[in-house]
Amino acid sequence: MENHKTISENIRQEINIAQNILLISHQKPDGDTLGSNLALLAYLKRLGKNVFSFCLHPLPEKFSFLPNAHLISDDHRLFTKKYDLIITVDCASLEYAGVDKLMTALPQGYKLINIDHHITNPHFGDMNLVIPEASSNAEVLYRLFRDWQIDWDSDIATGLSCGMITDTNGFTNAATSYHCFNAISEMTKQGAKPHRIVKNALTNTNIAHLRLWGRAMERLRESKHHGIVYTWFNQEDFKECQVDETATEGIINFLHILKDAKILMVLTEMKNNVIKGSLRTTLNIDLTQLAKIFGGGGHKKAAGFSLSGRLVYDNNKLKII
Ligand SMILES: [Mn+2]
Repeated sequence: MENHKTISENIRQEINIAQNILLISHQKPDGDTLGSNLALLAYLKRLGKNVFSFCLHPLPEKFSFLPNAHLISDDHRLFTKKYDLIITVDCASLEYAGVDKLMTALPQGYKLINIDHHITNPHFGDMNLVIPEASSNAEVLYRLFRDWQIDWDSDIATGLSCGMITDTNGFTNAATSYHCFNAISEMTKQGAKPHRIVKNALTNTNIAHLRLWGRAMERLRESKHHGIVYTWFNQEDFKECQVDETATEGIINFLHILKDAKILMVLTEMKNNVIKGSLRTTLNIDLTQLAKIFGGGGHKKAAGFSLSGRLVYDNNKLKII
């Protein structure tokens, strides 16, 4: 903890002397990386800094309720400007964030600060505040702001609450700790509206999505030997249900209602011969070990990986060809 306090103080000093700052969220953004980015943006703007926010992919519609959501940009030209400071939020690595190649275009002379909560984070920054036991990146940022004794406002409180609520799947996963509730309690006092965030960010599905989910539900299989319950989506499903791959989001968390599954796995056949795997557990199993076998990573209880190939179900067996 002492160590975190020292890093907090060092980050504060770097921010004090910086004027031009770029904030980076990870690609295929979720409520944590976006909420964290916008909370930090709100704070830094108030300090009078010149701040830019980048994410490789556009902000999903369901997060447009976040204050200053329109300021998140996917413009690659942001990487040709000169910055004093670059801060990544919720980025397990620069590759995972989708910015490793873009960053090679940046003029030298910036400091890189890495704020995150992924256990696999290799500490790629000049300064690294990585707290794997935190429920979310937003909770790490909450602790940082608390250390700095900032004046809270409802924009900051809303961004941080969005991160904590979405990364804990509405306070239902094992990362939901006393610290998380403590932070949410304070953020609610400072103007966040948890019910609005839940409504916008967690209950944002439609009939076409549920029809797609229905296909995956029907296909649920159990590998008793490994304790894995799994299902999959293929490209025909997306075509026939007239939705894209983002419609699969949320199904793996929904499957937590299964009582006896040790590990949940959803495989999604993406375009261009890529298969995306998502893994979840509520037990004391380290899924990063399993994800690593397939070149992936993530958190102990929520991990993922990518493989190349196509999914084929034949003769009662799911195969990757
Ligand atoms: Mn996160």
